[in-house]
Formats: sequence, structure tokens, C-alpha cells
Amino acid sequence: MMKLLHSTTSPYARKALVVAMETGLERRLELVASAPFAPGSDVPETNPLGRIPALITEGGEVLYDSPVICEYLDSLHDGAKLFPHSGGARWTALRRQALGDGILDAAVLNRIETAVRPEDKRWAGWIARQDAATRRGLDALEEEADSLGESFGIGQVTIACALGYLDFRFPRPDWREGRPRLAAWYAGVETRPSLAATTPRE
Ligand SMILES: N[C@@H](CCC(=O)N[C@@H](CS)C(=O)NCC(=O)O)C(=O)O
Repeated sequence: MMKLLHSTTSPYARKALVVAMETGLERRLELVASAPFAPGSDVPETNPLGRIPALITEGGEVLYDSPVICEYLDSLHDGAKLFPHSGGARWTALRRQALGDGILDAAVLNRIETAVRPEDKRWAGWIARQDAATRRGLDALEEEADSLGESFGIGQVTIACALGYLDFRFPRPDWREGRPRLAAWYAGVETRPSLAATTPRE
């Protein structure tokens, strides 16, 4: 069995679980509930960066971060690949993954700013900068929303996890406002069993 350090609130850990479900690997994966922000967290004993997801392979190697784990899982099955092997499709998929991860990075930073950092230590300019990055990222997704429906690979997995995280932590303003094509794409994919079963929850 592989072990995945996971939590139901982490959008990056969700990516790994969604990939496992999309590729039929879920039965080989044991989920280890992990709380990287808890005082005395044991996550650093597995991942020196103290972050989840981290994957312990059947051979005992530890892999991180989510792009590496997702590509590793995708190498373990013979079905349709979520990471195109080569060519333009590969670079598009990796860029989309980076765009989804980047939106998440900005949103997670702001979540930490507002939920974890003491109020007197907050920096409004930093929060505004992350908000702007999130908005621009979403606008870029709206521009390419019509071509997202062509397949469901690592780019789409990551983008769906990013949008699901925004719904979970930043429901207002709703990212759908002014982005009808992205909203329509998301409405079509969020009912996939892999996404429906992994909706973020406390
Ligand atoms: N780039 C990493 C980001 C992972 C990450 O930031 N995970 C968060 C949970 S959502 C975490 O463990 N944070 C703990 C920390 O930053 O100390 C990935 O894609 O896996």
C-alpha cells in the first residue's frame, strides 16, 4: 500500500486523491490524516518541508509535492494518461496545472493571512497582491474555458481543485461572477465521482 499524507481541507492533497480515483489507484492508497499547521505536527518527519500532500511509495520512498505525486501516480497505470507524454498537449497541461496551483498558492496565502496571522501583523498590501493574482488567474481561465472541456487531465484536475477551494474558503465574491464560461465548465465537471467524493470539508 502507498500512504498519502492528506487532509480533507487541503486542495493540493485533493489533487493527489482525485488523480488516484481517476486512474483506478485508490485501492492502493491509504490516507493518513495529517494536520501540517497543528503545533508539533509530525508531517516534517515525512516531508522536510512540513507540507501535505506527501506520498510514501510501496518501495518506501517519500515523494512531494503535488505535481510530482500526481505524475508518479499517473505512471502506475495503463489507462488514459492525465499527463500527456509529449508534445504541445503536455506543455498545455503542465501550464494549466501551474495556473491552478498558482491560484491556489495565492488563495492559500490569503487564507493564512486572514485565518492564522494575528490581526495586528497583517499586511493589507500583501493581501491585495494575492487577491489580484487570483483574479487575473481566474480571468485567464475564463479566456480558455471553452477548450477546457476537450479532456480531463492534470490541468483540469488542478483547476477544479482550485475553484473548489475558492468556493470552500472564499465564497464571496463568487468567482463565477463575470466568468460564465468557466462557471459552465466547472458545473459540468464537479459532479464527476472523483470530485464529488472529495469536496473540501472541515
Ligand atoms: N506546492 C505544494 C503546496 C503544498 C502546501 O502548501 N500544502 C499546505 C496544506 S494546503 C501545507 O501543508 N502547508 C503547511 C505549511 O506551509 O507549513 C504542493 O503542490 O503540494
